[in-house]
Amino acid sequence: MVYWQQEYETMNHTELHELQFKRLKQTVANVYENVPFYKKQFNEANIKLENIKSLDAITKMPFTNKHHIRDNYPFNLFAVPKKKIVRIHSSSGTSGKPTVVGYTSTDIKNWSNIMARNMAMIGLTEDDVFQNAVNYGLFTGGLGVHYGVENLGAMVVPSGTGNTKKQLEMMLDYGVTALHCTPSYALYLAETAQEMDIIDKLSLRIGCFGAEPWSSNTRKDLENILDLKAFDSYGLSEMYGPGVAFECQEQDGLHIWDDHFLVEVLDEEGEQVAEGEKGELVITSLTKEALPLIRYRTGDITRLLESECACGRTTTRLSRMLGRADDMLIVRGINVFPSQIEQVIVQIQEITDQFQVIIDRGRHHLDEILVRVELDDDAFTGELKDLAAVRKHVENELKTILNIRTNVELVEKGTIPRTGGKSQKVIDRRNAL
Ligand code: DLL
Repeated sequence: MVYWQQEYETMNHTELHELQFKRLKQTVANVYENVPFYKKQFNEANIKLENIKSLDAITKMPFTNKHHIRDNYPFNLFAVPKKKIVRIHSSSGTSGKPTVVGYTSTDIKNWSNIMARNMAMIGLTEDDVFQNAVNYGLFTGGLGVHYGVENLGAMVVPSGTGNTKKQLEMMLDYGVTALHCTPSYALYLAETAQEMDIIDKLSLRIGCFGAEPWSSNTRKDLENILDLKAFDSYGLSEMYGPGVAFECQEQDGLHIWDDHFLVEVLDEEGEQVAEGEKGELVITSLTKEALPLIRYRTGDITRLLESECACGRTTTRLSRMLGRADDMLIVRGINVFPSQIEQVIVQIQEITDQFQVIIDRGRHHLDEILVRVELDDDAFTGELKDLAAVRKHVENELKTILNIRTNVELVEKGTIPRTGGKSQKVIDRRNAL
């Protein structure tokens, strides 16, 4: 099976733009009518539905960003009544409050079709056995990919994360042919398989890797060690989750599904970048019911690829993600903002407000975060009586907010440079790109 929904995947551009225009108007009418936040935004920008005469009208519309979603926590941006929502997911956010996203049953169907398209595009068939080694909870990666693969008709092994040896045993026992996980976890799996001396016994042929940045070198390593073809998978919770853009078998850029997403790549001033230039990916959803978003600033830096793809699909194509426009860090697939760390640090009386975050690719290719904090003068006057107790306390508090384990290093007051600025606060040694 080459295509899942060929009429959309190979639509000519005139028809596609007509479809996008129709859906854009529906989306704007919907958010204006049903989301007070957008009604205000459109009124302030003086944009009326009847004046939207072409797709270009998008360039005048207001932007939406993560702060807007968070400010409307949890459900105030939803365009449908709560009883129409059949599922929520969430990702972490700067204020400690997560970003909540919701889905109607139609959203879930659309998402699963988008995902099935991607799966067909990379050559997955009903004969495949697909191990989904990502978190199945509030993270969109588990259920999002799961339903798409089921929809396509392949067998899913919902292994979730952790217990690497067991993951590999499952691959052997069930004859797993396709693997989905973060690229860093894939490297760890590959290394463990080498240690266990079972590489030759694996039947893997397809790998889809995403949720965090990775490089073409990592692709080469994964393809060589695991003897599979590795595809880049991009997505974000605000636009359903995984599946938004995916590489095809040409491995020459990511196809983004224009019938569901209207794509812009913009410079810092919000203007369209020149052809082939880098810019921030800004997406307007065209089919989402529960949480339609207008000009959502993803924070991801990419380039539009102009050439036609040899696979025959006519969609917009993006280069792999080249970085972030904001200070969001992605650690083991989890989004971490330095401001979240700060929020925890300032509330702990035993330490000062200064901190430094050091991220490294640790043993087994897995990211490790070290948070360096300063002991305050009166550190031991409260309940915590020694260094170990303070360190444990800071580690626990950080874990609660970040959802990821960190190591904490206590240093003397005044040791952390105070000139401020992101470069001081975050030292990223992973060199991922
Ligand atoms: O990471 C959805 C996902 C799950 C994608 C599984 C792929 C596979 P969020 O947790 O909302 O959603 O994080 C979205 O992760 O804005 C990017 O910064 C980053 N990201 C996702 N995929 C890639 C990728 C999921 N292939 C944020 N390359 C996005 C680089 C990626 N960065």
